[in-house]
Amino acid sequence: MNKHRIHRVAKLTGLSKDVIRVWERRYSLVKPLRSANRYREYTDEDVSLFRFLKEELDRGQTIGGLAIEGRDSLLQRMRANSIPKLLEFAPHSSLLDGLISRLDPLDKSRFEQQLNAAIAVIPFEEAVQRILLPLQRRVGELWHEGRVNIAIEHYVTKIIQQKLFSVINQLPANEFGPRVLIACPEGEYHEIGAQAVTYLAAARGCHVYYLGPNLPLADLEVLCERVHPDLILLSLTETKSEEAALHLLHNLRTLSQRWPVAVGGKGACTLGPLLENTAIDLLDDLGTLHNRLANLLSTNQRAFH
Ligand code: B12
Repeated sequence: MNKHRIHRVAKLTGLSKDVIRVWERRYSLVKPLRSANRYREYTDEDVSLFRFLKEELDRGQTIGGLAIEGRDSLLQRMRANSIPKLLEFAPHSSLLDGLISRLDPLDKSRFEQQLNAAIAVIPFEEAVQRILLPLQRRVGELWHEGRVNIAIEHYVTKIIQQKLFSVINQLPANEFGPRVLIACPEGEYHEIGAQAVTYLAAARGCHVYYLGPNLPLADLEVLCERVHPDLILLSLTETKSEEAALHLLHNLRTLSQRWPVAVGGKGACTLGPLLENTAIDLLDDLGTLHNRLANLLSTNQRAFH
């Protein structure tokens, strides 16, 4: 974490040193630490907050109004405004061909070396989209076609899951972020979509509860009473029969009467027309997920208390 003296903060933000001092005295939105020789020292976050305050003033807000809103809420809004856009990345086909060729016969060391080396050199979000999700699709398809055995599929699936969760576990826990429950409803066992969504939501500052595959919605409802989620995200990969789709819809409607519910994944897209005139949101791609999360982060009430 960098420390900045007041003259540098003035340069970085375009605010005068006097304004910075007056805001500190009157509004306490930014309280710098003091160095051994009593110079004010500001963090990177303080600098970002000053910039955000300046933008808000340019949009017509008053400093008094912003001070009443309070530092925590302002920081939350600032982070939501700056959450990175979700970019769409194409699969890394040549790498995937190489990895698949290590599976039959299995060459564990080379497979893992090649995978680890490729993931290490690009941002993790890109690695998820270009490598991990396409790898899951490729290996799953090979199993469905009877070309790899289920033990190999399980081995690769577990590696993909470990990579996702080891990064999720390293993210700073945002206890005051919006609470998002993520699961696959009963009968849905394909869980990588839900896990990828877990990573994306956690990386953007949500407080995520990942509940895994095959979760009966009645049990999810019980947990909701305890957690009071700001959003429930359900992943559906399989296309349902008409009867199963209607049954699921009935349960989703019940859930959405009390809690905000959104569904995504290929199976959810096929429910499309059934979701019209319901309170259930369809997030049909990662771009709509991004917008939903940005919205949620910007209106997060938990930060105010
Ligand atoms: C991998 C896979 C498996 C793996 C699952 C590993 C696991 N633990 O998750 C294995 C090999 C175990 C498997 C098993 C089965 N599978 Co399978 N499987 C697949 C495969 C190849 C990929 C699915 C997947 O994981 N995709 C990875 C995700 C990340 O990609 P995606 O689905 O495109 O998701 C994207 C978006 O939709 C979004 N997204 C996903 N969820 C959400 C949620 C939200 C909120 C948002 C915003 C976005 C979002 O994220 C992704 C971003 O790119 C598909 C075929 C295919 N190519 O799609 C078949 C497929 C889904 N499987 C199928 C079936 C039938 C099965 C089995 C029932 C087979 C059987 N007879 O046993 C079993 C059931 C599962 C079980 N009991 O374990 C069928 C489903 C048919 C249908 N009715 O729709 C498919 C379509 C294959 C086929 N062509 O027939 N499968």
